[in-house]
Amino acid sequence: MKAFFDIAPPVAQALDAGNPVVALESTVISHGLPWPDNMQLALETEAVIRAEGALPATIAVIDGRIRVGLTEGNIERLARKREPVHKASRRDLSYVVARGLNGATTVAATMWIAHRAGIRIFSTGGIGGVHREARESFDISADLYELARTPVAVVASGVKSILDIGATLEMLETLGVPVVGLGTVEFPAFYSRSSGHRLHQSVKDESEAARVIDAHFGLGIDTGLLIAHPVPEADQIPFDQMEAHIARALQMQAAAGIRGKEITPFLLSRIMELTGGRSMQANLALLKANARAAARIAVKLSKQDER
Ligand code: PSU
Ligand code: MN
Repeated sequence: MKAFFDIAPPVAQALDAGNPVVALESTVISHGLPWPDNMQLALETEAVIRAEGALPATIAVIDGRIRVGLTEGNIERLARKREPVHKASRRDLSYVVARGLNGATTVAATMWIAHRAGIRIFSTGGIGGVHREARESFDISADLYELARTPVAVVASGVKSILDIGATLEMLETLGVPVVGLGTVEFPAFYSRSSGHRLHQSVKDESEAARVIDAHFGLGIDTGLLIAHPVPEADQIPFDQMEAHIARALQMQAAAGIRGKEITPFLLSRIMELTGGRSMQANLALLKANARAAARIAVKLSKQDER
């Protein structure tokens, strides 16, 4: 299996030495954000992680090779979108690798790769989940099933706001995935700090989060964990305002007949227009805040390992 993997030498060394490493996904770069903001965000996120004393490992498939730790040149290829970049979830990896294609990995695929590389912490913006019309469309993200079977802790500001939050939380409960609020007792709604959904588990800071994660892995529970970390106060958009924009974007999606994995990129662009760019500002802020929190957790975890 390792024959398909290229682990960047600094990442491999850090993992061997038990030093903190944080995985990052790449779908947000290629499909979630426009050029050149995506490039800047990817580099800034890596810098945030380094500043906390951890090493970033952005994950993608480049020319059919699974890469853990990208070069700036790799990131630029994903960000510029001059050549085809597949949105690669777990089910797409074999095809993208076999054909020598480029794949930007979703939360599911990034978790799977991170785990095989020996990385336990992964930072992102929002995970996929249960879509609002899932009763008709059956559109439920593979991210939820990955959390059910891959032991990696994912720091995210909830699920994408365009989803059914309540149904997603029910599904995570069914799948046995812990959802732990970091500095919150409410499940965050991506652009907004609150969603109206109360959590059963919450911790006040990164060191408490690290203890829960350590217990989870120490017990040998083989699911992932979702560490729910709200968007910074100054960058949030109130829930009711967002709901109106989302409803409008969903109407436009239905009218345009957009389906399947094209839905998320389409809705995110419409929401960007409808909020006059504020959604993007919130998105960038939460991505960096989550990277910082994940790095701090990774540092605490590696200190716990030393004991
Ligand atoms: N949240 C965002 N932007 C994104 C994604 C999530 O705000 O681009 C991506 C993540 O990579 C996530 C994926 O894993 O969308 C889920 O896609 P789907 O619902 O098709 O499984
Ligand atoms: Mn989907």
